[in-house]
Parts: sequence; structure tokens; C-alpha cells
Amino acid sequence: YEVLAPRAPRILRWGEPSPMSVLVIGAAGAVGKRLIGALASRGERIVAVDKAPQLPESIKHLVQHAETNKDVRDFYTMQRIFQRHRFVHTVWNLAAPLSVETAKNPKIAEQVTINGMRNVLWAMYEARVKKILFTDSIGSFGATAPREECTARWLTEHPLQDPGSDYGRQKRGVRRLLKEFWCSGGDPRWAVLPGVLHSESTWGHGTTEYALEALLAAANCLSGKGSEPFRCPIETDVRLPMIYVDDLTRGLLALQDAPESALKEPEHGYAIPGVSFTAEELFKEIRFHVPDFQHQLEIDQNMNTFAKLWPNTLSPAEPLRDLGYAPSVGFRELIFKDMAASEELLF
Ligand code: AKB
Repeated sequence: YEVLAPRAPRILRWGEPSPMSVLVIGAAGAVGKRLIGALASRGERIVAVDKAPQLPESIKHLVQHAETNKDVRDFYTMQRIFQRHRFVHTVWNLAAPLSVETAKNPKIAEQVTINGMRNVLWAMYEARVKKILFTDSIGSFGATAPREECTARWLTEHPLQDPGSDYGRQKRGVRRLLKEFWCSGGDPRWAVLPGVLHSESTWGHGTTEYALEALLAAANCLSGKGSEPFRCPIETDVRLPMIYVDDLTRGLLALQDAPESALKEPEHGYAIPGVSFTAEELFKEIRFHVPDFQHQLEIDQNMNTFAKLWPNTLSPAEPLRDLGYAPSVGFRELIFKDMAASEELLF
């Protein structure tokens, strides 16, 4: 790479709305949809990119341009998108499979996660777009990492640690590409995400997603649609960090908005903390609302291994100091909100 030169400014005609847009890749996913909702509500113009043939109804009217049927694995597709939309100031690349999907099909996951990011960065480089945000994961921490109060800084200071899964290794690969892009004058930023509770009807196959399954099972139980015990795939005393999606989008937008000078963490990586709980605590809270809810252990080897490898808690200090972000939804509220929304979905 040569160092990125700024693009020549375009003079707008008097009264013409600013065409500057945010480009969201992976727009139709659970996080993509909520992020687009939050961006649209503050008046951002959005270009939504997804491999799906259509955008979900909930975001269709919020975006100015839909680039559907577009695969990040194809460089020329990405290049054409940036040529068509010349006023992109920020890119979100959310296109990546979750942990269990990656374990099942690591080669395809690598093509999407690493090659996809490489294609996006090349296309951005050609189009002189500097700012990109990437969603890393608690899956990046391996057996040698601390369990409590984990920070993104630990990952930048231990770039060679083995995360213990292809999922974590691929995230590490992306962080390396972002570092290169940074050295070339780009402005990459990344967020370490905990498990996201988002009350969507569909989601990918990950580890922390067990909590979503449990909450949906509880909502089913409440509405009389299902009485089968929930099959818990991980040991019930394993504590994992989780976050409610509204807190997450607030944290992500704070990372997008922060001036570069405010970002003190190396390589501009920040964990976005929420709350932490074990499956046992989750089931106890669910039973408070749904006394008939039952569970039984049915350990999934992949999920259980990942869950035991990942941090118990994320540190709130750095995002508060540099981004002004602190989680606002506590454990009980989070469970209640998600379960109520899951129940609404069932009707
Ligand atoms: C997964 O479990 O795969 C994701 C994650 C925390 O990265 N939800």
C-alpha cells in the first residue's frame, strides 16, 4: 500500500442534501439490522450490502441504497460497490460466520472473514475511504488469556496467543489486516463483542446463542407452544459476557463517532461490555417469570469447549474512559426485555 491520500472534496450545490453515507456489509444480520436502525434514527444515509437476495422488511425503508446478492468473497463486486457509491465515509464490515458455523466449515468461514475483509480493504483503499469498523469477539481470547475484566489491549499485546479455535484465529487474521491498513493511513477500529441478546427470530449458530435459544424456549413455554425441556449445550456454571443489542449499538456508534485523538487503546480496539451470567443464573431468572420452564443438559462439545475458553467478564474501564460508553441494561432487565420481545415474535 501507499499511504492513503485524501480524496478531492466535491462541492455541493446550495440546498443539496449531504450524500455522505455509511456502508454496512452484512446488513441483514441481527446486529446489522439494529445498527442500521440506530444509524437511520440519527439521520445517516446508508448503503446496505448483503449476500441475501432481499433486505428484511424492517430495514428496507431505512436505507438509501440496497446492494443485495453481493458476496464479500468477490473483490470485483466490492470494488464496483465503492465505485457506485462515491460518498461513503465509514464502512462497517459485519460479514462473518459465528463460532459453531466456523468450526463446522472453517474454509468457507475463512473466505468470508479474512478474504472478505481483504477485499473490502482493497476496495476502500482504491476509493480512498479511510474509516472501517470490525466486530471482533470474545472468541479471540484463548487459554492463556485472563478470565476476568478482559480488555482489547490484551489482544494487541499478545498477538501470537492461540485463541484455541479457527473462529478466534480468523478474527486474529483480520486484526492483522486492519493493522496493515492502519499503517497505510487508514482509520480501522474494532470492537470485541460479547454474546448479543437481540430478540430476532433468526440468528447464526454461535456459542453464546444458547441464551437466545433458552429465552425463545421460555417464551414458547409461556405461550403454551412448547413444553419440551430446553437442551442446554454448555455446562451450567460457565460464566459468559453478554450484552443487550441496544447497549451494543450505542457502544458501536460511540466507537464510530470518537475522534481519532480520543482513542487511546493500541490499534483502536475496544471491548464493549454488558453483563455476565451463567446458564444456571439465566434459568433461575427465567423461572421467576416462567415457573414451568425446564432444562436438561445435552453438552455440545464445540460450544462447551469455546465457552470454557472465553472470558467471564469484560472490563468497562477503557470504553468508559475513551468512548463515554457504559452499559445501561442490567441482568434482570435484559432477560425480561429479550423474553418479552421473543414472545411478541411468536404471535
Ligand atoms: C458466538 O458465540 O459465536 C458469538 C460470539 C460471542 O462471538 N456469539
